[in-house]
Amino acid sequence: MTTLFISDLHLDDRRPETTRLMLQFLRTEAVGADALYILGDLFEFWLGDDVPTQCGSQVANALSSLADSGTPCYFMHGNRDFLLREAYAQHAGVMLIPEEYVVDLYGEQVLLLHGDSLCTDDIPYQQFRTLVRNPEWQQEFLLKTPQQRLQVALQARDASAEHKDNTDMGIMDVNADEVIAAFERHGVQKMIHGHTHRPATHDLNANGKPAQRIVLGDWYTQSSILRASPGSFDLS
Ligand code: LP5
Ligand code: MN
Repeated sequence: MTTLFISDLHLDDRRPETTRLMLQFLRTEAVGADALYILGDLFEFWLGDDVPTQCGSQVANALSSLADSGTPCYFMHGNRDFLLREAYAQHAGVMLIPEEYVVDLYGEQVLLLHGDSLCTDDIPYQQFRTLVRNPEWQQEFLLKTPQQRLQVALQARDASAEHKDNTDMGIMDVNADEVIAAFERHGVQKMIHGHTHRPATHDLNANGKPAQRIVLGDWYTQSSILRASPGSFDLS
């Protein structure tokens, strides 16, 4: 009995080795799992379901086969692929889940997030997030041609790289009060998220009791998988 969690693969046709790693994972370890949760940033960019990519199509086929084999797959948006919609989800056989989602894991209630919403000290990022998560902004963006969308995304990625070079790591990590507030909002003692690319298990207190925050790693050089079984969480 195992439930699998991954995030931050940042799949990109220019980095096919990561796609290969993901396809191998989907065809081997993931088969027979109780469920697979993808907690955002599966893709480096998602410009819209109408803009096909090779990695998008390969992963959709493998995810769909996994779902057909009996492992339900869930997908949550990250800050790179928040424009992924129902058309792609249906093709890939995955269920879209909201940005804060509580799952019953073998009797324990666990909060799942991408993690970017917890980084509230990063004011420029939160302003950017508010803008691009606005449905009207998204509708307008999706009316642009794929080429125009790519131009905007590349501009945003360059601006983001500059922002990250000039911003303290602590500012870009989660805000401790925001973490506690999320535990309290959902009345849970465990959360799992990605985004910060700092894989770790943090012990803390929330709701007056011990709590744990498990952070998934990225897939830039190797896979990062959290395996949850009754009473155990193994991150490697
Ligand atoms: O993802 P990561 O870890 O590299 O950085 C994030 C934050 N940056 C972002 C921006 C994305 O990386 C850019 C690519 C998204 C592509 C989506 C495709 C389709 C939509 C196109 C949208 C325009 O999320 C970074 C955080 C970091 O995490 C750690 O938490 O610090 O935040 C920033 O860099 C904040 C900057 O202020 C963002 C500046 C973007 C400027 C956009 C200008 C051009 C767009 C104009 C839109 C009208
Ligand atoms: Mn992210």
